[in-house]
Amino acid sequence: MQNLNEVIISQAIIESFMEKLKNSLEVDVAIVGGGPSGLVAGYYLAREGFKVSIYERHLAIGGGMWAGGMLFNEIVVQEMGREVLDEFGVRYREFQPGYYVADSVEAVTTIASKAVKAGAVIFNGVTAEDVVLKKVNDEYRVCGLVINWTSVERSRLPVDPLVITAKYVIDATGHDASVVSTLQKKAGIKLATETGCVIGEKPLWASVGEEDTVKNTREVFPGIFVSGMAANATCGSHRMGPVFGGMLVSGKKAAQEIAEKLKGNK
Ligand code: 48H
Ligand code: FE2
Repeated sequence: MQNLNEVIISQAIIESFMEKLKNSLEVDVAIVGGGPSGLVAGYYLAREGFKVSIYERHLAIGGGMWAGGMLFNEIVVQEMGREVLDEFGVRYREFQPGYYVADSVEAVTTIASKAVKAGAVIFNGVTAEDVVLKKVNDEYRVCGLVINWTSVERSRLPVDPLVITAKYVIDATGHDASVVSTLQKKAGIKLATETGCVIGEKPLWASVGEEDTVKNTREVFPGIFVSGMAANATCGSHRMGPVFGGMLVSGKKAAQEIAEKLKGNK
């Protein structure tokens, strides 16, 4: 029997976590939301060698992808997202021409594993409660995130947060678009949407919602991108139901656009 020292176990956890946290105080890209679009974006950015951290409010990452449709844990991906499934090595079968179906547990675990192994660091149980907004060269810009334990947020304890800086932030928070919503509400700034505000999502229309999720994936204010369902909630397009191709492609697009900008800045 190995004689286990309880204090060594605690030391190992504390020291390793502190190392991870300290190394993530200044990142290239901070992603809020560990759902499909956030995890996919994290993978492609980390694979390019950028420093990436992902903040997920829940203990479990995966967002809406675990639950398939109405807790039937299978996801449907249309032609658009098939290439991304292939790149990650998620297995699927063709249900009908153009409709591919995959086990949602395999999809979440495979995508998350690839993202982490590529170097993205995930902080679960952590909520992004605000952004850092500064004037840089006479222009306001999102420069980081204000983070706190979700348990602190939920218990409403008066505990001040910590702050991390990022060259780019991605709001991948799904239906709530919570980061850009907070930004707009608190700073009263104009977003790059039709109205200048977070428009809110429209009722379900799968084909239009899916196309728009990708189109709406963009920098809506200097320093902050929206991806996945948050892109449609921000820009005022339709929800799409339990079809995930758009989420995957959106995450990839956000990563590619940010990578280009970061490379241009170097
Ligand atoms: C930390 C946060 C915060 C915060 C939220 O909802 P998600 O799965 O988002 P997407 O865009 O990757 O995928 C959307 C998809 O799951 C979906 O809902 C679809 C396709 N719906 C269609 C329809 O018709 O309903 O993941 C977002 C994640 C979640 O895990 C949240 O817990 C997390 O973001 N989150 N994390 N800080 N402030 N807000
Ligand atoms: Fe949803």
